[in-house]
Amino acid sequence: MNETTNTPKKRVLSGIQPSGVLTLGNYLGALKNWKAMQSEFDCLFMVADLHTITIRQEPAKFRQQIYNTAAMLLSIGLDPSQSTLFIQSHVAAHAQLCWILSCYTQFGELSRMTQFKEKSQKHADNVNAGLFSYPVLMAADILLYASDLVPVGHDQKQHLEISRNIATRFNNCYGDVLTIPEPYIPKIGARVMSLQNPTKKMSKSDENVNAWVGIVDSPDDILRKFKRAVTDSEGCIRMQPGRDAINNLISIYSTVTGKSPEQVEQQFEGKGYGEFKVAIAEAVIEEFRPIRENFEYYIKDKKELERIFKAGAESAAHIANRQVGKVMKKIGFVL
Ligand code: ATP
Ligand code: LTN
Repeated sequence: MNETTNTPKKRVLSGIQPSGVLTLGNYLGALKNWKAMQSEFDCLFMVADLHTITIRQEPAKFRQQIYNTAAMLLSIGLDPSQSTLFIQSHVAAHAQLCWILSCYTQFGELSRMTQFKEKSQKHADNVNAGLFSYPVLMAADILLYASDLVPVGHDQKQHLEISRNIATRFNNCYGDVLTIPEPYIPKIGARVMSLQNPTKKMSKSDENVNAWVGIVDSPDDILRKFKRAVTDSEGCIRMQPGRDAINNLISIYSTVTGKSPEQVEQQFEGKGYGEFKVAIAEAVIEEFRPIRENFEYYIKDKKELERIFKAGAESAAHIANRQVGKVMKKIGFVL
């Protein structure tokens, strides 16, 4: 219950893939908001491991990345006594509802997904059915928990839209069964761009390590990567259409420090890019310092991580299994 309004808390669900080292993009676009939302909402946050095998993974590395991502959720300050934290594959209902919903999803709408187009080009040797139906699994994740709000970065907007369409289509057949989710996308920070190519989003799967900043990167690496960030030849620190590199750096500094872009412009009036880059690096290093220390603590005890995430999966499964039962009953399955 929300104690001030005395109404039930809204339900929030989000997920993050264990597909590599978590970046500043993941942090500003998603994780930072998750932490901010956990006291106000009824939150479930998961490690989306089933999504990650749409791209081929090396088993030992994949397993380690799952532990790392779980440890990172705790390190950024998600509290298992407040939010339900779990690993997607530990709740079988995700795969179950995914199959059911795939029969309510059109081939045409999946073909229009930009992420599918991009990833099938990038991994042309493995354009598997899972990569194509990725958004259906994501819809299942969301609809299983009757989620009201889904905090994600801008790149996931289209997937949220398809989840809403699938839910609406299902409800048109069977009545008011599924909750239509709303995306929750931050105004600044939802699209952190690559430090090497500011027309591309910062992505942990970018082979160029200078393109992204990892949450657990060392302070030296963070400083070096910002110093190498591409800029332009204008020489002034001002947000303007078309100045992708500078707009990106201002957005990063603004989101990390909580200052508005105008305040950032004022602060660096007449100053050079070099000084600005060092200031951004220092702010990011300070933001990540406690997270990095927490991470070193949580990653040491895998048994404890397993215990926390298994307990989370049990609570999640309780909600999810009831929802699958409800959906199956509406369709006409014999239960
Ligand atoms: P990959 O590079 O493997 O595709 P990713 O980092 O893009 O991975 P996820 O781990 O699935 O993707 O993303 C987790 C969350 O982080 C999502 O909410 C996503 O929108 C957000 N996110 C990812 N990259 C950025 C970015 N550059 N800017 C803002 N948010 C981002
Ligand atoms: N596809 C998402 C990760 C994800 C997710 C979810 C996000 C999987 N399931 C459910 C929100 C809700 C991504 O960020 N790439």
